Amino acid sequence: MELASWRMLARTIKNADVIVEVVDIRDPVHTRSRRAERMAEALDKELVIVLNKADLVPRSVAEKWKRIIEGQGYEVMYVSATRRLGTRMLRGLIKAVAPIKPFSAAVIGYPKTGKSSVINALRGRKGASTSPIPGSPGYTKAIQLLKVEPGFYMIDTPGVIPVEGGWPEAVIRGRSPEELSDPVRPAMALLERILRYNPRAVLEAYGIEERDPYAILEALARKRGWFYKKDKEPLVEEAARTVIRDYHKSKIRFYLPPEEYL
Ligand SMILES: Nc1nc2c(ncn2[C@@H]2O[C@H](COP(=O)(O)OP(=O)(O)OP(=O)(O)O)[C@@H](O)[C@H]2O)c(=O)[nH]1
Ligand SMILES: [Mg+2]
Repeated sequence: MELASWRMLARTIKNADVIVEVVDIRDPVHTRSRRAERMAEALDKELVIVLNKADLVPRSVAEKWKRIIEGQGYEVMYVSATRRLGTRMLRGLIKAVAPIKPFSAAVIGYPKTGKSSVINALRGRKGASTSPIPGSPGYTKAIQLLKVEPGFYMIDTPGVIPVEGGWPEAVIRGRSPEELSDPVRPAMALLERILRYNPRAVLEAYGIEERDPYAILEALARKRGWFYKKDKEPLVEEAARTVIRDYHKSKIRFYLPPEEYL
């Protein structure tokens, strides 16, 4: 898997007329890249911020995030790429901000925010490959040019934004769970964050009552029958990878309350 670099991102931005940043609306704070946004501004490109996966949060929450980010001076829309909600309006917005015609819009964002899904929704058909697991088949591997309509092209990119932000973001965003040598600690940190905002998330996803992150991983391993061969202890590593994967797939429900950000 090719590692993202700021230089590669700058090249991608330079080559496009419009930049579409796809953010996960469940957690815009940790899935936005302010540095990529500043880069687009510095290169004098039109920037549209897309809050994707809006089907996973209440509409009032989506509206609040939209207003907060608009208040920072950006063009913002919330959509659900997979349910095709808001995508027609997004298509109109991108066309409206495009400085020339024909034009190309580069879609950037962290892995798994739904960049390829947004492109497929705008095109009304598949073409950009999608998958829930970073680094697995379906993961966008190379830059791909796709036609939306005559004169309107989209550039799909792999996760070209280098991962910033604190731990566990760096681990969860940038790498496939299979590749992590220690998935347990990042999974525990992720569980802690999820439970802070939705105390019922683990119960709803797995039917597990535990509240302590490590106990949750043990319970999940037991439930699935994952044990070490040697001593029959629960295989927490496998449970941890599952939690990270299920978070990407939205099986574990939570969202960051916009009020907290203000
Ligand atoms: N619930 C929900 N899931 C979505 C939405 N958009 C994308 N997904 C899911 O999120 C996962 C990642 O989607 P992709 O479109 O592959 O994301 P990507 O940003 O292109 O991923 P990479 O190319 O690997 O960086 C898939 O399982 C999608 O089905 C959405 O609007 N709502
Ligand atoms: Mg993709």
